[in-house]
Order: sequence, then C-alpha cells, then structure tokens
Amino acid sequence: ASRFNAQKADAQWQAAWDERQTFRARDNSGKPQSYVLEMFPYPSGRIHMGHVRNYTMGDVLARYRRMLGHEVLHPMGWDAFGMPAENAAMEKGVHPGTWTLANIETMKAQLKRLGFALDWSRELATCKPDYYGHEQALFLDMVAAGLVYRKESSVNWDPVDMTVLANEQVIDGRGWRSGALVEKRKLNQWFLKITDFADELIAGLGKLEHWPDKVKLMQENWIGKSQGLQFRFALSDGGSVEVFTTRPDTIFGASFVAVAADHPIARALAEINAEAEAFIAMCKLGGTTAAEIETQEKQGFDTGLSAAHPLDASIKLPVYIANFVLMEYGTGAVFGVPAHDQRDFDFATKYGLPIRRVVSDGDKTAPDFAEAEAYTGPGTIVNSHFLNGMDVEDAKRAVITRAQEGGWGHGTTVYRLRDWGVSRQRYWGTPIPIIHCDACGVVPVPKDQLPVTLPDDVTFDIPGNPLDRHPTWKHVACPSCGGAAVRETDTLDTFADSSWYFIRFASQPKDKPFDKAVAESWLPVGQYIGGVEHAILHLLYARFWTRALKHMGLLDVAEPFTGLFTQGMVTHETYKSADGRWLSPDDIRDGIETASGQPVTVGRVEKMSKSKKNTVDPEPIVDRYGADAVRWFMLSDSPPERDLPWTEAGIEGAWRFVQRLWRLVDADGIEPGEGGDEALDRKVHKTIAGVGADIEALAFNKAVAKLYELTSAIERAAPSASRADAVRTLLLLASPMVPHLAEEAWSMQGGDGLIADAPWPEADPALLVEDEVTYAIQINGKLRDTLKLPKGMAREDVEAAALASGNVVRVLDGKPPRKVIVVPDRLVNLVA
Ligand code: ANZ
Ligand code: ZN
Repeated sequence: ASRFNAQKADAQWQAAWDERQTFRARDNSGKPQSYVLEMFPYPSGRIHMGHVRNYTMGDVLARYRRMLGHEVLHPMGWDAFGMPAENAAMEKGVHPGTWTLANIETMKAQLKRLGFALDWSRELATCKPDYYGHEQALFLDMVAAGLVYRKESSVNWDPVDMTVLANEQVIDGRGWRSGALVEKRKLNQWFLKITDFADELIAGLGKLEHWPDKVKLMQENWIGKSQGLQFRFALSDGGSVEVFTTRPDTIFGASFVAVAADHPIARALAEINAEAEAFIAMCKLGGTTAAEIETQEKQGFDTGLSAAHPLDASIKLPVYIANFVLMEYGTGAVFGVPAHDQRDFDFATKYGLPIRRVVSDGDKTAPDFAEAEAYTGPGTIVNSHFLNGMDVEDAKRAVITRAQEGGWGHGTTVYRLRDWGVSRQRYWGTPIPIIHCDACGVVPVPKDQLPVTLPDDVTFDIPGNPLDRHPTWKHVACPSCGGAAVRETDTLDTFADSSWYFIRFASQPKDKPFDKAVAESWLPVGQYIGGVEHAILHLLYARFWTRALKHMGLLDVAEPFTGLFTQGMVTHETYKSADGRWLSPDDIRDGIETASGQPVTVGRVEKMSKSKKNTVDPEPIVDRYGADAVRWFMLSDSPPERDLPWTEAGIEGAWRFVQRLWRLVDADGIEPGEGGDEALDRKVHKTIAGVGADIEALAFNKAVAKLYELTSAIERAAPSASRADAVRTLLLLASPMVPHLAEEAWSMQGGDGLIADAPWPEADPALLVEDEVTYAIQINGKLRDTLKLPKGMAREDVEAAALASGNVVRVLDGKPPRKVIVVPDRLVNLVA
C-alpha cells in the first residue's frame, strides 16, 4: 500500500475548503446554530504549541457539530493592540502597526497549514479602525448611559523617563528601562462602572453550569463580596475616624487603628509634621498592583492620636498611618487585630503592640498569644465580654446588632472589585473618543465623527505617550462650541477590545458595532476554549461588557459564554549545557550539545517558554509530519484539561497511526468482502455513540482511544461487507481529528462531495444493547449461581438453563422446585 503524502494532501484540501468556502457560517440558515470559539491570539510573531492545542480542540468540536447538521460559527481574529508592539517599535524602530500586521500575516498562514475549519470571512483585527471605531461607539453609548466616569487615580510613574508605566513594566519596584524607583502618581483617568454589576456578576455565575468550578470560584473571589461593619472611633483630638471590618467579632482583640497614607487624617498631619510627610512620600514609592502592596514590608507612622474603643471607652488604641491600608477600599481606615490577621500580626510584632487572643484555637483560650503567626480560622470567642462563648459568625451578628442599636455603626456590604480603570497612556490602543474643551469641559466625540483614528506618523525614540507629543493630532475644534480643544490622548485598555470581539464575529455590519437580531441568533458562545490565565480578568470584563449592552438595550444576552473549557499547557523537557545555560531541543543530539560536544543535563518537564528555551516550533513539525499527525498528537496523549508533554516519540507515534489509518482506508487496500460480521457491527456502533459523546464532553483523548480500538478491530476482522462499512465509518469518525487524510481517502473511495460536509454516522440503538446479561440464580432467596444468558431469552429457556446449573442440581438434589420465578434479564428464584 502507498504512504499517505501529508504534504500534498494538506495543501490540496486546504485549498479545496477555501475555494468552496466550506466553513463559512451563514446567518439565519434555519439549521441549529452552534458557536464554537477559542480565545483569539495576540499576534506576537509565530504560532506556538499552546495555540495549536487550543485551536485543535475547538476545531474537532466545530467539525463534529457541522457533521451533525449544525450551522457552525467558528471564527478567528487578532487581539492586536498592546505593549509588545510598542516595545518592538522602541527596540527595532519598526512601527507598531507594521510589526503587528506582519505578524498577523505569518500567523494566519501558519494556522491555515493546520487545516482549521475557520470562517476566515469574519476575520477581524482589533487594531483596525473598522473594529476599534465601533468600540469607540460602544464607549460613547456607555458614557450616555452613565456607565463611564473620570477620576483621579494612581499610576506607576517613572521619574527618570518621565512616563507612566504599565504594571508589566515595573520590575521589582523599578522602571524597566530607567531602573529608577517607581512612584505612584495621580492622574485623571477613565473608569467603567463594573461595580454597578457586581451582584449580577456573582449571581450569573450560579447559572453557568458548563463552567469549571474553579473558574467560577476565582471570579467570585475577585468580586469579593463581603458583609461587614462600618463604625466610627472617637479620637483624642475631638475628631473621629470611620473604619470598615469584616471581622466585627474580633473587636475586643483590637490593639491599634491604622489609616491609609492618603487618608485625610494622614494628609492633615503631613501639613504640620515633616516626619509624617516624609513617611507618606515613602508610602508612595513602589508599584500600584495589589500583589506588590501585599509583599511590601508593613510599615507605620504613629500619629500620636488615640482612639476610644466603642464598647469600652477605657481602652485607648494608638492611631498609625500604615502602608498596607489602601485608600480605595472600605473607608481607608482599619482597626488591627494582630492575633487574627497576618498583616496586623506583622505590624504589631514590628512596633511592639499587644497581641491578644479573642478566638480560641482548639483548646487555646488564654489572652496571651504566643504563636508564630496569626490564627484566622474558626473558633469560639474568648476574652471578649458579652461575646464569650459565641462562635465567630454569631459574634459578628451580635456586634453588628449592638452597633446599630447603639447608633455607633452599621452593617454594610463591600466588594473587593474596583471599577475598571480603562485609561492607558499609550499609543497602540483604541483612542478614547473624548475631547477636552476649556469652555465646555469633557465633550464626547459625535458618533458621526468616528472612528477617531490613530495617527501613523509617531515616534518611539523617547519615552512617554506618542499621542500626547504628536504635533497636530490632539488639536481639534470643540464639537460643542467650535473653540480650540484637545483630544483625550489616553487609549483604552486592550481588555476592552477582547470584551466584545465575539459579538462582532457574530455580526459585522459596516455602519454599527453589530446587528442586534443577528448577534442574538448566534450568541451566547456555546463553547469557549482558552487558557486558565484568562479565568479572571478577560472573562469578567467580557461578562460585564455583555451585561452593560443588555442594560442599555443593545443586546439581549446576559452571559456571553455558556460553556467554558480551560485547557492544559503543552510542556517539554528542559535542558542545560555543561556550563549551566538553557539549551533548546534543537541544540542537542543524543544527549550532547552539538556546538560544544559536551553532554547536557536534562531538567524538569515544564511549560514551553522562551525563557527556558524548551519550545518546539510547530511549523517545522507540520512540514515534517503533516497537519493531521500534529492534530492527532495534540488530542491523544493527555486529557485536555491536563498538561500535554511534547515528545518526539509522541509525534512519531501519531504519525505512525496516521499511516496505519491510511493503509486501512486506502482504496487499494479495501477488500470488498461480502456477508456480515455482527461483532464488528456492534463495535462500530458503540464507537459511533462513544466518540460523539466524548467530543461533546471535550474528552478528546477518550475519543481517540476509541478510534484506536476500532482501528485494531477492523485490522483483525476478516473481509466482509461489515468490514468495508466499518472502514467507511472509521473515516467519518476520525475526520474531525485528521481531516486531510479523511478528505483524501473519501475522495479516493468515491465519497459524495467533501467528508467535511458528510453527515455524522448514526448509531443503531439495536446494536448498542449488550447482547448478554447476567442472571442471578437463587434458591429460596439465597444466591447459588450466576449465569450469562442471551438478552431477552424466552422464559422457559431461562428456567431450563437455571435448573441445569450444576449448583442448582446439587442443592435441589433431584427434588423438583415448588415454584420458579423468572425476572427477565435479571434473576431466577427457585422455591424448594
Ligand atoms: C479587623 C480585622 C480583624 C480584620 C481580623 C481582619 C481580620 P476583606 O475580607 O478582604 O474584605 N481592611 C479594611 N479596609 C482596608 C483597607 N482600606 N486597606 C487594607 N485593609 C483593609 O478584608 C477586610 C478586612 O481587611 C477588614 O477586616 C480590615 O481588617 C481590612 F482578625 O478588620 B479587618
Ligand atoms: Zn467647547
């Protein structure tokens, strides 16, 4: 038999699909509609193995659903704005647009070579005005709906480069280029009111049955709804300070009060106290991310004030300014309970403040707290007056009730979720369609003047925002009064671009962001597939954006993605040279570094990453083995949610299987036998049912295992009509995974049209039933034997078989039973 020539078949069938527009999704076709989507890629340069795995999974589902007769929308596009393009501009002097579009071209060609069933007619790139212009229109709709506001907020400021830095550009608290200590600086920035939807976003999670629990939990924690108590401490200077706590039960364990560095009390003190001023300035150093604040050493400044405990005025607590208290959360002030909060514990240890136990940890009840870290678990309240003996939850309620009755505090709900700051002081993003006029203030760009396009003639030789320093771009006439005005030079966070691209895929009219009815016919996305690294922000922003559109009456869809799957990573061994450098698999032959001739050390299997050089470029692999072998390997070895270790042996095994399949389906190889083979028929129909269910469940490795089994069964079977049918069915079932081979074989066998258009085989229910059942044989209710008998066997035959059983003969010892009860397909009871 001949060899499957992947190189030839791949190109030929990809061209055929393109030419016939096989995977074009038609609106309103009358068929059931399926929307299968993988997270669109950032055009970084080349496709990597993670993309290949991700898109192969979606592709198998999309092809399967098409064969089921669905109208499938399976689109692809580019998340094309963002920092790397600006970095390339700074490093290589190439324009971000040029760099991005070249990358898109390369990556598109690479994707095409994998034979994905994509509707390229709907391709979009977020960096093109025909995408971002519509995004600007949606932003203006949100402005009109009161979902957008402007507020002073902190950014990372590089004092040497005099520029705002993205969080990723702050490395260990320093600017990535200048190495200067980064400062927090206040700028007027744009925010979207995602917090208005906090409750809805939590409630919506409850209906997402086809989302991984861990992702739902991550979203819930990120939104972070908590109940607590807000109350005022009277201060020694006659003023007061309002604090927020989620642990009112620990109120008798308080040993200090702390306010944020930009709290009014801190600011007032800074006016008159130079040391306080210096401390506050120090707090402003460092990045703005929560993670950085969390890891900073806890530091405080004693204001000299004291606060009176609301439940026992004789207790006076010192008031500090502390770097771990955030102005943006709660009230910007807290009371500290060192025994039961780790930050407070660290702080108290450093400043010698009392650490008093108020929650018992098992049998530990003494007020002296001599542990090495705070106890944050459940327990019974101790050393706390009227709260003693209550559990934590009861005590929380008791203190809130007491505060409300006494009029010194009230129960509140707070969210950890902040409003979404969308301003970026960068060039390569969607311009925020706003104009600032001295006379009129903030003026939205009229919709008929959209898109506000990025100027092309920009420079990246000096730090800062090229839009801001462009000689002409920002100067415009005010749309309202006609006077001289300036454009907003901030661009939108790229998460805005990815918050609605799936809607634009579903419907892309020229004159508006989407057509409501058409978009609603496709949405929600039934199956969304992507990396777990997007489990929080991207998914939350897209859920918010969709809800905002619903709120504005623009789209009647509550949740954008009803099914979500987060796939595992592609991993590979790591290698180090004799002198400790990371080596790429390409630098090695038979355990020896080719350049140096020295042996290499094999390290752990880790996620493929450029920094460890353990990446394998998909393209040469496709050149060598063909798309089908790569696809097959991506699906076969590991459950899709787990990591997939890439190995040479694995891809070779996949290649061998492709050839084995080819030998079986190659027209020359099929012997057109006659007659039936019932065992093989049963196997085939079980496989049809099983593979379909596995693909629906995204259990691709199980589907692959079943196809292996069927292949072996066919190889073993003697020629027959059943066997010829089995080969044909195998081809159909494997076609979503190895579509090029499937098309080639299909056409050689004279199949009708494309196999991609062929209907998925139907499993015959009669052939799915088990042919044998196990009967329990009882005498007077006691189990004496079991018998395997054909399913549905006549009652008399079952009775005869039971009476003939060796055990029954022995126990009855020649006496006929008084009565015989037969429960069909289950048991026989003989009453002796
Ligand atoms: C007293 C206390 C005792 C607290 C205890 C915790 C444990 P979550 O649950 O994350 O919402 N907090 C309140 N406002 C803060 C701010 N602006 N900056 C930093 N910390 C703040 O956290 C709520 C808890 O975080 C609050 O409850 C408060 O400390 C602190 F054993 O109050 B707690
Ligand atoms: Zn004006």
